[in-house]
Amino acid sequence: MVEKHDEMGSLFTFIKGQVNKLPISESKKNKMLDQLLKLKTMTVDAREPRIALVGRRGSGKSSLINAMFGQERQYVSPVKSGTGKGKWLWYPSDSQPKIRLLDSRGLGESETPTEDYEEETPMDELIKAVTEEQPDVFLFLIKAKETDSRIEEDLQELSKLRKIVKDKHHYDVPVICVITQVDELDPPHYKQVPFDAHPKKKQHIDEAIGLMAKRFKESEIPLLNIIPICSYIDFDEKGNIEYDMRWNIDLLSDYLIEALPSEAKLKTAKAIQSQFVKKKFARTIVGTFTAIASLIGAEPIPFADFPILTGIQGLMIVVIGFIADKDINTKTASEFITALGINVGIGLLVREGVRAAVRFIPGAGLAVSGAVAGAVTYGIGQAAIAYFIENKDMNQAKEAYKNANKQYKNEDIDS
Ligand SMILES: Nc1nc2c(ncn2[C@@H]2O[C@H](COP(=O)(O)OP(=O)(O)OP(=O)(O)O)[C@@H](O)[C@H]2O)c(=O)[nH]1
Ligand SMILES: [Mg+2]
Repeated sequence: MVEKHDEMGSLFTFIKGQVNKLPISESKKNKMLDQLLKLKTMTVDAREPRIALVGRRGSGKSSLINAMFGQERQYVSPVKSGTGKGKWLWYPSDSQPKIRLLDSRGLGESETPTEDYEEETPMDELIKAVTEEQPDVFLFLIKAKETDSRIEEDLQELSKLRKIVKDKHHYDVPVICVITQVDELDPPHYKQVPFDAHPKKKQHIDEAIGLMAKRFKESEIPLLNIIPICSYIDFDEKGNIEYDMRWNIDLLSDYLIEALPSEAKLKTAKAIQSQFVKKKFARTIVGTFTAIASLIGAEPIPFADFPILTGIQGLMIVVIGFIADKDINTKTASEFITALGINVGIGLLVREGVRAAVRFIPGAGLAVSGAVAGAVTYGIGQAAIAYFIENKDMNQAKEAYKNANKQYKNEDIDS
């Protein structure tokens, strides 16, 4: 893990150094450096996410984490009755620290801990935990069949925790409300995914969402979203999936990544066990790289932009490999570009040729070369997604490159 970061770090340092050397105005340079800084936050500065789970006993916190991040039931709540509530821990384990989790069972269940030496209430412990370490997001879990139960107190405490984080860390923690176990809603015999395909079931899901929206509004807690889910999954003795009733886990994972601060997104996407979610996040990454590439390509600085563009494309591939949880370094990244058959020398000639040609059309030169740099970068990005995330072969990756390249030129994709 450390090496990959060094890899990203050294590529980034190289790119930045090259940009600094460009013979262009300070203002243009600063615009590029601004964009690069955004990229740095997402990649070089990437850290593990800190996810705070709020929900009563049995609301499905452990199951949700397993459904999103693990292929088997690795995470059983460390909390038996009454001890060690509300402490940060590493998921899946201290030796594999992928996700920082706060399992804050016991909000609203304000009975005192059973361990006699422990004077603190669960809330005291939670306050301590969020004071010491700022949560990036709160996931508030409630069972679908309990959306009408007494939860005012839980919401009050959630509100209090948010306020503490705001005062202490100056951070407005986003909240996502997760309605769990929707399979249990009436009619209970209907256990098919997607659950909202059944009109009656859909109606009950919608009612639960409406109710939670109202309750959050009454407690004046800003909500990012309310997602109904099912995280039920069963394994046989060999660890193979026997039943998979997971529903909306991808959707929730997607919102989770969106809710996280920039520096916590990448490692979350890497940890999430869903090709769909990885792909979606990788696409936004490609968009960012493409935008920077076209910004740099748009400068009429023949040849000087070439190492920068190559560096950007290399970093992009390393980052996509990271999301796919594969071991990619600068060397394998450049081998990938070569294998795609993008002949670097010819590519350069084409670009300079284009530049020379458009010199006759006043004002058009900048846009064309920026578009070429954008199209190539976009194409390489899509090819890397196909190859590393979708596990397609090199021919399919080449196809993805060609299609994306064409698509970029036709549709004027940016951001
Ligand atoms: N039917 C159904 N059962 C579920 C679902 N998700 C979890 N369960 C079951 O609900 C029970 C509680 O789930 P957990 O994930 O352990 O809940 P928890 O919030 O971690 O509970 P504590 O750690 O005790 O606070 C388990 O028996 C799960 O198998 C679901 O989507 N549908
Ligand atoms: Mg648990």
